[in-house]
Amino acid sequence: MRSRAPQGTRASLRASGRGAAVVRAGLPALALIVVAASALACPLQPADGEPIAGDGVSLAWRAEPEPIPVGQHFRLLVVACTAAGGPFPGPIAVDALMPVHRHGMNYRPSIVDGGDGRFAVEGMLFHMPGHWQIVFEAGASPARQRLAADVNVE
Ligand SMILES: [Cu+2]
Repeated sequence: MRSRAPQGTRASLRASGRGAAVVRAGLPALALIVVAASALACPLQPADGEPIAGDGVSLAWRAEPEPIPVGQHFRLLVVACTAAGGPFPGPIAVDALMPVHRHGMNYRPSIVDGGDGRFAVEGMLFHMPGHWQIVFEAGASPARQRLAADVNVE
């Protein structure tokens, strides 16, 4: 940041000794404010959606649009955190099925890793109403966690 400051700014900081000290002291405080304002993904917040806790990973998900429409594409927005409270690095896989009917979706969703424990699951589609189970698989084998959420769509 400082290297990008125009020459004129640097010159004026040097010129006024006391003012420069104030500006320098202010920089770390400004950085802290910026970090706080950018809303860290972890720990999970109520606004992140429905929480599911696993062993070593916990996640929250919400659908867009909400409620989930039948026969229309929707996406899931997922925030995943480690047991230590940091962002879960992935990978995440998502599928959905109707356990009673013994079938899944007719579409394979794609995962967009947004970084910082945030994932978007694009291209979900529930082709019939009823009881669906959304299955999240977090992490790589053999430490992969299976987390399921039950959803009723009408
Ligand atoms: Cu079905």
